[in-house]
Amino acid sequence: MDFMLTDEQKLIQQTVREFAQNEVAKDAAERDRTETFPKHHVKKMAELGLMGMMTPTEYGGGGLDTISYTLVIEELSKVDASVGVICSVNNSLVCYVIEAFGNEEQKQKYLVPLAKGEKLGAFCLSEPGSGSDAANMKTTAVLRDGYYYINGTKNWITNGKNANYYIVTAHTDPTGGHRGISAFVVEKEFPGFSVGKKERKLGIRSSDTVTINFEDCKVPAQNRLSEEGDGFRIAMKTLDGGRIGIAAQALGIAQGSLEAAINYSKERVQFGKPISQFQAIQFKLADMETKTTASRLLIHRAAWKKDHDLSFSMDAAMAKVHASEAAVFCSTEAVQIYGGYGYIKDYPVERFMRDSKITEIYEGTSEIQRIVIGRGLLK
Ligand code: COS
Repeated sequence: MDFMLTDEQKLIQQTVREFAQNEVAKDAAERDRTETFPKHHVKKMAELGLMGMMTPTEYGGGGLDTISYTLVIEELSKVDASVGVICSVNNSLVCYVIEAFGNEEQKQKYLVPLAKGEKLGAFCLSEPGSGSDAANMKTTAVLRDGYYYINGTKNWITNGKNANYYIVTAHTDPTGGHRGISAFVVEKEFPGFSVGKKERKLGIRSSDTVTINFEDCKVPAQNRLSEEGDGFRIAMKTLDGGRIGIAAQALGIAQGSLEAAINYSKERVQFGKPISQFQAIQFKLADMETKTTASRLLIHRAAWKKDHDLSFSMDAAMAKVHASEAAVFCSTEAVQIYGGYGYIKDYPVERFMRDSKITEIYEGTSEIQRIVIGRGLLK
């Protein structure tokens, strides 16, 4: 067993840390306030090779391992979880799908520009009436004369307004349950595709979250991924990897909260000494560090298993449930340590607290993660 990062992993971590601390952190609070999508940071992430970092180099990606990916998402999310999720979705939920389930033509046409960061991707699974019960989607895709006509509404779509290409799931056989679902690559310009309402959110406000409407959206039959009926399996496999990314995002929030709280507690003087010298504060910091470190170990183990082609659904679920709850805990404790200053927008911890909550909800709620873990134990 080896707990050390490789030299390459350390270099990637250091490079992204510098980018995050020197550039992303600067306008994070303002983008949060104005709900502004960070186009300039996405461009820079593309230049750094972060938008398709696990995609093989022959398809324009970085060819990195999953542990490196988690290091990148952690560093980004330490200063801005919105930037973290934009990067995570493009990598885990879009590039991965096409790499794993696309044919050569689809890879050349869609994966290469996505992995290079020339185009941005989004993943459309949830609907107004189906979130945790993903198989219960209502969107349909009917094949006619070489085209699928997609009808339905998808919501909570991260990157939805700014993306170019969308992974979309729909029933090709509405009587077939989860085995009647298929997956497609849809371009924003396809007729019948439209971006709907932009959500106003508690946190991750500089990432865009929208509804997408499909009205007889005309998709060439060759844009179907894999076989008809494979869509639910594709979505589930994709979410297994996505959950490692969201766990890393949560870890970044937890770590950012911890570092902010340590620094503040050393500066803040009450009753004649820095509050870090009070055991009440030290115990909080100790619990934050313990939960953060445990999350990191779970995340790196899930990533390691993925890279070694071992089954990792349960590991990803454990990593996500633990890290997201650690993020909520650590950011809330950081606000408590800051006291009144934690409750105002002059310091980042109130943003961390707002950003943390979504990690317990998207890409599978904590309850869904516990279902995955429980079923895994009992099968
Ligand atoms: N990898 C591959 N296949 C999987 C899988 C996985 N991780 N999990 C389930 N499947 C397959 C099963 O093997 C089964 O296939 P067959 O019936 O063909 O053998 C099929 O999918 C259905 O599985 P299951 O019966 O477990 O499905 P359920 O409807 O009970 O749902 C949960 C299972 C709850 C785990 C799933 O619906 C889920 O993850 N929901 C949350 C969705 C989510 O994360 N939404 C967020 C959207 S992204 S923001």
